[in-house]
Amino acid sequence: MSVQQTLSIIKPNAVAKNAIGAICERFEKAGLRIVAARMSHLTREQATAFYAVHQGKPFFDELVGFMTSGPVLAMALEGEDAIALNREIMGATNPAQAAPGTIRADFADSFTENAVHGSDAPDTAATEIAFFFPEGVCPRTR
Ligand code: RTP
Ligand code: MG
Repeated sequence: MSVQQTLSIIKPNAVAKNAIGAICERFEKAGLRIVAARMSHLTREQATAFYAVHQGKPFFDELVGFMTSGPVLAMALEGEDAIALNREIMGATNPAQAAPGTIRADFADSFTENAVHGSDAPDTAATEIAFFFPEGVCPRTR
């Protein structure tokens, strides 16, 4: 175990249903600290670049259409084992398989509109945090 940072995105369907506060509360209650945050409405170019690893997959166009359909809240979260902890709190990608009490079980509307994104490994976390926060994140001061 070590202190890590991970990128979280509250996706357009969860922002639209005013669930930002409820979702951030889950991160904070689990011990994850928000060290950067930015609302943005992604362009097609930005969403395509962010999800480049999925280009060519059958769900890609729907994913980009969804991710550009409204504003998102991107955050860098910091804590012990933050990458795995965040994904545990999020629940399975397919909300039909997400464990009760997870964010996706409670806030997803479909496989595509599954409320949140979380980085899946240290290298992707670093790349994804730099994508949204090229200026860096806030250092801990206390
Ligand atoms: P994310 O990247 O958003 O945290 O989600 P994930 O790792 O759990 O899932 P990933 O395989 O990376 O897929 C990225 C996003 O694409 C949409 N998706 N739809 N309809 C489908 O079959 C399908 N498969 C993936 C979801 O929005 C998923 O979160
Ligand atoms: Mg993923």
